[in-house]
Order: sequence, then C-alpha cells, then structure tokens
Amino acid sequence: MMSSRIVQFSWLFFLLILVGCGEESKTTFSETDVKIIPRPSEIQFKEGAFRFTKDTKIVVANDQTDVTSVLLDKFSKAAAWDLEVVDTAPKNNFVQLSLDAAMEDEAYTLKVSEDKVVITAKGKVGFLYGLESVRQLLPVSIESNELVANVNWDIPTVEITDSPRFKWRGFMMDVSRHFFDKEYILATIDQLAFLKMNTLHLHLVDDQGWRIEIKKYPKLTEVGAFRVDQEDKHWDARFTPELGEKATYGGFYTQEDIKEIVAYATSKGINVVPEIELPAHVMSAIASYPELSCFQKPIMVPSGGVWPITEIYCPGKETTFEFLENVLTEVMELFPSQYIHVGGDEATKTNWKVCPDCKRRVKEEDLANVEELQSYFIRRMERFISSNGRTLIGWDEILEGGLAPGAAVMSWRGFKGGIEASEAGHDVVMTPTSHSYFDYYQGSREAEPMAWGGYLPLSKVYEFDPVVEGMTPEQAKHVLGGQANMWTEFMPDNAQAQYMTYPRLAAMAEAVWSTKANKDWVDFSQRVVSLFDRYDIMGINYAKSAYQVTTEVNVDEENGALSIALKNEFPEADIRYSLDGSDITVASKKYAKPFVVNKTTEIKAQVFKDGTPVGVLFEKTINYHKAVGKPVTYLNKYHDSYQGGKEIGMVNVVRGSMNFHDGQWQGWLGDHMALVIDMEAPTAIEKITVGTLENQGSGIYFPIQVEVMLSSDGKTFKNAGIVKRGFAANINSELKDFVVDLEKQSARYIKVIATNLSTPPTGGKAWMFIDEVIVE
Ligand code: TNX
Repeated sequence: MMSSRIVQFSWLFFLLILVGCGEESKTTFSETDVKIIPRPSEIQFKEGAFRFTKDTKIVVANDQTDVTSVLLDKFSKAAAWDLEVVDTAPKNNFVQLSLDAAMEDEAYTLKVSEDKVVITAKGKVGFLYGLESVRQLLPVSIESNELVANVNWDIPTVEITDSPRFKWRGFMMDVSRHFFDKEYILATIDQLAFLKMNTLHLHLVDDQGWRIEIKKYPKLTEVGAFRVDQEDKHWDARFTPELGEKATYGGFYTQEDIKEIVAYATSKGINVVPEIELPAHVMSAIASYPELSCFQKPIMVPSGGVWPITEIYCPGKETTFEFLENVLTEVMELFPSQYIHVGGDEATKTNWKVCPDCKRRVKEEDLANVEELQSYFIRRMERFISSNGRTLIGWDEILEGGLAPGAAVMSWRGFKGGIEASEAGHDVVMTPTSHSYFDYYQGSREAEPMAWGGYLPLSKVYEFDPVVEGMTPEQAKHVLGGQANMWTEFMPDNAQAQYMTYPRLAAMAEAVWSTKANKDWVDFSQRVVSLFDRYDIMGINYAKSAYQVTTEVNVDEENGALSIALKNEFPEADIRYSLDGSDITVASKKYAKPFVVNKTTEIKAQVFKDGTPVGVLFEKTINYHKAVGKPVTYLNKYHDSYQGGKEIGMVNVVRGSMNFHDGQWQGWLGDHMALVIDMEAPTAIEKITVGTLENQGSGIYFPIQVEVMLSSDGKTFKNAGIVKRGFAANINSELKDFVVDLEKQSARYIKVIATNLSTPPTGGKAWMFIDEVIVE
C-alpha cells in the first residue's frame, strides 16, 4: 500500500518537472478515439501521439501544393498558425506527402508516428483523402473559424491503409425545385470532400425551373428560370399561373458560375455530373420555347407540383433534336464529366399518341408504340453523346422499350432497374428510394418538418449496399456505386436542405466507401457523435432525428397484457423516461426493459448524452381502453399489403402515424371492413372510436360510414349507432377519428363495419385505412 503511494507520488513529481520544463505530455489516446467517417479499410493503432505546433512543416513534392489548403486553412483559423509548406523534410515535426505511382487513384496510406506524419498516394486525390483523415483525427475544434485557446493539436499514432469500395460515391442536388445559390453549392462540395464523396450530380432542369445559362437559347433562363412566387403554399396546392403573370422566384447559374463550381469541385476530387432532363420534366424549357412540344401550346413555368407530366418534348420534330444537341454541346464544354445525365423519368406520353409528327416518326422508324418512341429518343441522344466521347446516363425508365447500347442506368425505383441493366452488361449507379432519398422523413412525422413522404432513418441509409445479394460477380462489376438524392420540393431554404442532408450523408459516405466487413452500425453510431460536434462548430443545421425515442408495443396474446418498449436508433442510447407526466431530467428513471401498461398512461422520454438531453422530447399518451388485447374476428379481412399488426393490431392502443407504411395501418382496397370484438364478458359500452387516415394523393380515402352493432350472444346483433361522412377533396394527409356515441349499454360482442368510398373520383379502387377500434 505504502510503496504504491510512493510510486504515485514520484510519478507526479516527474510530471511536474516535465510541465515545468515546458514539455507537456502528449494526449493519451485509445483506439475509440479514431472516429474517421467513412471508416478506413485498415487501422493499426499504437499508443502515442503526434503534436502539431506552429513549426510543423508540410513537405510537398512536385506540384501538389494546392491539396494542402484543407489543413492549412484549418490551422490558420483555429490555431492562428500559418504552417509552412516546404519541399524537403526537416529532421522531425512534419507532414509529408509522398508519391507512389503504383497506387490506385483514390487510395492512400497515412502513417502517424511521434515525430512525423507521412501520407502516401498516387496523386492529388489520395493526398486530399489522407489530409481529410488527418483533419478527422484532430480535436473537433480544428473546425473552428476562430482562434481556440488551450488546445493540444495532437493526433494518435495510427497506420491507415485506405481505399474506396465504389468508384461512384454520389450526391444529387435538385436545384430546380429549389434554387440554391452558388455559395451553397460550393459549401456542399466542401462537405462532400470531407466525407470522401467524389460525385456531385446537379439536377439542372425540371418543370419548375431551368437553371443553366445556354448562350444559344437565352430564353431558357430569361423565362425558364423563373416562376410565379407561391413559395408560401404547399407544393401540391400551388395553382397554375395565368399566362403573362409576373414570375419572380428562381435563378440560374451563368456559364462563369458553372466553370467556378466545376473548377472548385475538381480541386476537391469531385466530378460534377450535369443532368439535362428529357423528354419530360421540361415545362420550364417549353415555357421558354413552346415549339419544343407537340402542340406548341404556350405555358408558364409551373410554381409547384404537376402530375401527370404530359407537356413534354416532341420527338416527332427534327428541331427538337437540333435544340437538344445544341444545348448538350454547350453543356459538354462546361462539364468535363465522362457521364452526361439526360433524365428520362416519368414521361406521360398522351400527346405523343395523338401528335401527327410523333405518329409519323413511329411509322417511319417502325416502332411498336410510344414506349419505343421514348427509347428511340434516348437512343438518338446516346448516339450524339457517345459521338462526343461521353457516356449517357439516365433514370431507370430509359430501360423501357430497350436500352441504348453503351448507356448507363441510375436505378431509383428500387434496385430492379439496376439488376436488369447490369445483367445486360450496362453500368449502373444505385439510388433506390428505399435507401437514398433524402427528401424522405428521417424520424416520426409528428416530430419532423414537412417532407416529401416515405421514411428513411439514418440506420437505413447506413444499411445501403449497392451490390444486391444474388448478383453475379460480373453484374457486381457493373455497379459503379451509389448515390443519395436530394429532391427539393419540400426544402424551402438552405437550413432545411442541410437538415435533410446531414448526418444522412455521412451514413451514405460509409455505405459507398467502406468494405462490407468494416461496416458496423454500433461503431458508426459512436463515431457519428463526434461528427455532430464538428457540424455544431461548422454551423451546419444537421438533424438530430436519430435521437428520437420511438415505442414498440406488444400485446400478450394469452392474457391481453400490454407492454411497451422504448427504442432509439442508437443501440446504446441513454433513455430517461417517466410514466406520470413528470418532466424528464437526467435524474429520471433510466430505461432498461419493456414495462407493462394497464391504464391510460402519459409517457415522456428523452435521450441523454453526457448528462444533457439531445433530440426532441418524446411525449405520448397511451389511451388504454376496454378492448385492449381482446380477441378480434374479421368478417372481411384487411389486404395482404397492409396488415397493421394483424388481429391484435386493431386493439393494441398503438395509433398509426401519417406514414401509412408505419406498420400500424390495416388497409382495405375498394372493400369494407367488418369485424367483431369479443369483450369476453358483458361490458358497459358508451363510445366506439375508429381511427382512420386519408391521403388522396396515394389513393387513400376516409370511410364514408362507420356503423356499430352490439350482441350478447355473438349471433343476433342490434344496431347501436352510425356516423356518416360524404367525400370531400383533400390535398393533405390527415388523421381522423370516427366517433360513434352509444347510449350506455352492456354487451359482450361488438360488430364494427366501416364502409369504403370504393370508387374515388379519379377512378380505380379506393384504399381505406384503419388503425384502431377504441372501446370506452
Ligand atoms: C421522383 S426520382 C422523381 C423526382 C421527384 C422525386 C420525389 C426521379 C427520377 N423522379 O422528380 O422529385 O420522385 O421524391
């Protein structure tokens, strides 16, 4: 005992001497301090540290100086040091960029020892990535734009060998639905480079705005870049502007802007892929030059959603192709990208069917139908693009009617198009809605700002694998990589765009960079916390949705007992909760396991990190009711696609959300719901509530009637109450409870019938969605 004290004291003494001599000891790191995203291929960790000082030299051979700016800028701001770039290495205290021509383009190694840091790469891009890794090893305050005092700029001694799994690591920005200024694009390029992403796809053309200056066709930007300002309205509630109305919302990039964007991206190892949509999503072009459409009808640039898209280019006229070739010629001069994106999605060909020019084309080219006319269109564009030494890429609709030889496919309607195209020997980029649509919600709708729809939480992005199980090695070789798409119908400003992009971009970056074996959600969820700290310093409005608490309710089928689990995307989250309405603090009960609920209960819960609340507070009242866990028999059963927890789901107290895919909704297609609940004993009943959802855009309509009947023997039922509601057009997604008040009475069996609208005004069959029958 005594002797170990003496040892401790002498250690302290020794340390004091060290400090006294100005030789402060370097930071002691542990393996978990290496928080690089995307996770490098191999990391060897050694105890020790390299310290940056104002005398650290950056040793650069040849003409690689410009790559050093990432690190030099950071140190000049956060430490107020102007680190010197030299061409020969001093004895120690330097970062050296060392060339190795034998390496792959984007690969690098990073060797940190106590006295030096060496990055080895084939050239610019590898050095950039090595330096970005050094940046991520440094304390998070390196991101500061202002001087930070009292920081030891130490990094752990590691040896990293790193290279990407895929060569296309993309991010698409829809700059048409929302116009982003050049500065925002440049700032996005910085963020892409930070995560070693290498492709920026600019969606420059869509119905709601043409965004690139084309010298030969000035009206494309004079007219096509602006729309009547209805930004205050819901995207799908914006009215069709009158001809001649003043169009003030919009903007475009001049050719000088584009050159600047491309040059900046190139300096960061990023290729910019332009997308010039065709044959649909081009009302902005037709508003500028009506002669590009079949019937030359003058139109305005729409201010919001258009569906279906029928005003499209006319492939019957040669002048359309002349126009497009001229546009693409200017585009190819501006963008060195090997790939030129021509869109190709969502064309409704009603005009083509009746247009005399299109009909003539179909006949002359011996085409079977208008689908083949689309493929004729794409084939012609492909010939033009490949004759210019470039490669056409388009959305997976370009597969319909036969794919042009040499074309590459961007698979967005799931992985299917990509599988098909790779099988036929075409290159593909996977961007399935299921994993890469950043306009989808990333948390529960109640807690999120309005988004397009869908549900894509951080962990789901992380799961993304562009190579689908079952692909042959040959097919897998055709998978260039993956990409996140940021469609901006519901992103009115930069702050919202950032919210939807970060941190999901980090999950995407790891999904397309790191090997399968190196991907580990638990590990990522710890590293991403340090990224949040960096984003905080950078002033990025990232989403904390991954910290939302969600619930999972289970009903014991035997005894009807209801138990609730609290969940979070991060498996090791510290969740605190209360069940009596009391406020949550760090001293509130820590969640450990599911709890039983047998009365109406107000749940509050929140995730904590280092003693502080993060993310939004979860609040939910579980309205316990008399039928919870009681047997339900269907007289007319739900549809296979929407089973919402099956029989027990109707009486499990869990309400559905606005997201009709959330697993709580039972659906009936053109058909009625009829069920009987057995209360298992005579029960006093005075009110029955049926929870419903309407989302007419998705074909889901409120019931037109809910009827309740009661019985004591389960055989003869007596009418007890009914509510009716007529159809009303509704552009919003909406929840509604149908309440049937009864005169208080006793019964054992309750029959509930909800009547479907059956045939909606738009034709087809109506969906009807029900989440719960509440008995009080
Ligand atoms: C479909 S993805 C579209 C876009 C929309 C997006 C909304 C694709 C090729 N077309 O025009 O913005 O859905 O998620």
